[in-house]
Amino acid sequence: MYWGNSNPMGPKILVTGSTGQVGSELVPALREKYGADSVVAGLLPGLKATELGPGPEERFDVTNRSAVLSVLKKHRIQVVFHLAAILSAVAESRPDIAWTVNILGLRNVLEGAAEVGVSRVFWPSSVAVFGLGVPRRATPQDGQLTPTSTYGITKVAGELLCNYYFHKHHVDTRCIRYPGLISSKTRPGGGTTDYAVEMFEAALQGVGYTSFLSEDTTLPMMYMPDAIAAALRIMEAEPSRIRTHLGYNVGAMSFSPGQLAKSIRKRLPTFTCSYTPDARQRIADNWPESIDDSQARKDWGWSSAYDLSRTVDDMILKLADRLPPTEKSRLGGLLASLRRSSVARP
Ligand code: NAD
Ligand code: AKB
Repeated sequence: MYWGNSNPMGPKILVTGSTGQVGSELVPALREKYGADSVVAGLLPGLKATELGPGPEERFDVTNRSAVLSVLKKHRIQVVFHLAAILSAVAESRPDIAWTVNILGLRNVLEGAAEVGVSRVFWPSSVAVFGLGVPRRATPQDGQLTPTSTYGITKVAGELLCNYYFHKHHVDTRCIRYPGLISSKTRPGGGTTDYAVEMFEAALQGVGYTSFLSEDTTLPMMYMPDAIAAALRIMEAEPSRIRTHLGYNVGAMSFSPGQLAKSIRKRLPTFTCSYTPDARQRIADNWPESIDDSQARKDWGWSSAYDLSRTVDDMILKLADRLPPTEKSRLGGLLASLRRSSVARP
């Protein structure tokens, strides 16, 4: 696997936003693969990295350029996974902060990368880059980028910055447009697709859920193991396989809150869901329903492993592990059968 120049002296990979929904699973995956000491977990001052496991940590704000530069230099970082960001719902209500973190923070990382010779930078874009003027089903890789949310605008600008630093400063930037991510380890951080994880949590606690998106709002979604696999796969690809340094569309599944509720109800028949759309509905209404990811498949071999049914089974198993023993025993029969079917899967 090619990572650029090797540095046998110490940590080489920096992950910003390590305590977030993606970072909290990416850091352990990278540490497992490349060694705990090779991965520096970057986190905001004041936060605890309790579930990241052992390994080096740095507390800094990505909007502080000298702090970013000093971490890159101190650890002789060669590869950055830059995850620190403000997500769509929060960005819409706090556009100044979103702009500062999402754009200035990214620019600080890219400037620092160019200055110290970081060989490769991963930056997650989002399906939020799309808005008006594109087909909402199977939205194409090269579709027009006219987002209608602050977050989407920061993602388009970020893709352009990544492309610019590749061409002008030879920083090998790699971007993927994640769909909404579902995961059990860390709660999502203020996005429009957060309803999905919230719905699972309510169902496992045995309570009803009120979705802030309407029953039939279909969006592209992905389970976290696929999201981590996509990040590793694009970063490990030979440079010749990367045909764009803007964002690659990556897809896995599409569903609406109503379809997710139905799928959960198949396993937990007493679960109820109602629908009271709020301001986040307006953001979702201009996002794609599904994504054409054929270019990522062709260029660097992307493929997803989790469809809706497999995701629901696995989420229930993972979230049930956190329930107190009495609650868990209430689900005993279901969990045993989900475990059997997960073992039987190819
Ligand atoms: P998150 O909100 O869960 O985590 C973001 C992290 O950034 C947090 O740990 C936070 O402490 C950190 N952070 C915020 N401001 C910072 C600052 N100024 N300096 C340093 N750290 C700061 O986000 P996530 O879901 O893990 O998303 C990671 C990346 O993936 C983001 O770029 C996001 O836009 C993108 N993405 C996520 C999703 C999703 O559904 N989660 C979908 C598409 C794209
Ligand atoms: C959000 O809802 O903001 C994210 C995303 C799709 O980028 N989940």
